[in-house]
Amino acid sequence: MILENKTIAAISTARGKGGVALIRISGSDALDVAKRVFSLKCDEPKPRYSYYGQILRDGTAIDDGILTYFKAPNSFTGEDVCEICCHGGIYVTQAVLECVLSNGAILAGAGEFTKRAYVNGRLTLSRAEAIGNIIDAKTDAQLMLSSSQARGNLSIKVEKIHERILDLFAHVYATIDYPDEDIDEAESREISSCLSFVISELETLKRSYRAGKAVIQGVETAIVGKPNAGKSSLYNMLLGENVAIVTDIAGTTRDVIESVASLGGVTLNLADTAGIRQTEDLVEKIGVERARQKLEKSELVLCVFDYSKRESLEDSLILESIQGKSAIAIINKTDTPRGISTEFEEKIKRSVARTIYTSAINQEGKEQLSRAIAEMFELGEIDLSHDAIISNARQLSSVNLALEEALLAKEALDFGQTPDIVCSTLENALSALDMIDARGASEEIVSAIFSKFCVGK
Ligand SMILES: Nc1nc2c(ncn2[C@@H]2O[C@H](COP(=O)(O)OP(=O)(O)OP(=O)(O)O)[C@@H](O)[C@H]2O)c(=O)[nH]1
Ligand SMILES: [Mg+2]
Repeated sequence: MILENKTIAAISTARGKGGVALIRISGSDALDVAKRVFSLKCDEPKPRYSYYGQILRDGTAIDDGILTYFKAPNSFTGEDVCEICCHGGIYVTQAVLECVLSNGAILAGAGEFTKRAYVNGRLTLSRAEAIGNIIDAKTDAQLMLSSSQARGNLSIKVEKIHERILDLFAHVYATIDYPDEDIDEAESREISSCLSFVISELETLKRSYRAGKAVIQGVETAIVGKPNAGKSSLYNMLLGENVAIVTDIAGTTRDVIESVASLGGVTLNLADTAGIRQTEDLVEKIGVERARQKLEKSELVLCVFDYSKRESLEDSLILESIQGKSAIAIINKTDTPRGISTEFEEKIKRSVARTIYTSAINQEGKEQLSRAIAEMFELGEIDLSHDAIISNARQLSSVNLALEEALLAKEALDFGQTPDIVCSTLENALSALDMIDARGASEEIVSAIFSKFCVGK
């Protein structure tokens, strides 16, 4: 991988007014550049020490601040790094950055510091991706999982599986060198049990994707139902704030309203929609059409029924329209006397895998719904802070490929194929698995991943 060896710099704190801001400089000239813009009282700063001083523009102080020096390879990027903290005004921070840039550094691209950390072997790819996810986290579960991946819990697991495949490889390869000697039974049992272990570890990683994706990427979720069932009230209850308008007029919601909610650890990209019914009102008609489209596209549907009212034709049609979809039925307004027939209630329970009772007006039922959603996305048993969990399509495709090859190796062994065939499938499994932390990934793939980061990271 070719790395341009230029010294780069960028503002690493968020744009905007704050107490302090941080300008990061990385590369072999980092210290020289820093010394040109920062008046130090000593000749040579010590690595990992911070120094108070003035930031100079053409010899004139424009601010005072703190310089911290990290010597290669003991820095975030693995290169020499200097970090200058100045006061956190928008203008002053930009002025300090410009001083740094006019004294020998070039502006860093998006994610370039993290990319250099990866290229210099300071971070594996899944750890680097996880750092991006920590920055993007909007929920506690996202933070827990990203932080666990950033600490290396996924990379460590991948490394362990990698080692087991290498062991296997060595065992099987040995039999190629001595083709006349049969593999003895103990050896064969050892190979077979080691391979079963690898397969089961890969299967566990594969299963973790459902939960990992639900936490990190989120689940497209629509709240649907007939007018006045309490969809917007439920939406507000799940978000914990009054985002959507609630009135007793049927047909209140027209637009699709979207927010992020975290329920049972699952990140719901949650949409409130117009009540579905036949209508001649032009605006409501458009709203109903949008509600139907949202229902179609959603990965999860929360289908709301009104406990206080006898079911209508619309309820039956909506129940039909969610058949085959991943859905939870919500029977709302349980604080009121029953109006819904027990027959229809039973029909709902038969048609949908899970039914939850709520009273949005009394804020009841959120816990039960959270548990149902956590179960649905297999988060119940998972420890987000410690387990190895995959969470993006790239990681999943590596695990799938590695698993396929490991299963082929098992088949080859079981059917007494020659050791070289077993070895070649194991080799394929190894290269597929290695893609998770992108050992040997192309520059194109790596650049695409880091370009999603912000400048300064
Ligand atoms: N008693 C009771 N009333 C509720 C409950 N949930 C909602 N309501 C009332 O039912 C009415 C309709 O609520 P909304 O949340 O606007 O219903 P909606 O399904 O969004 O309605 P549309 O947007 O018109 O489709 C309002 O008067 C709410 O206060 C509940 O759990 N119990
Ligand atoms: Mg509404």
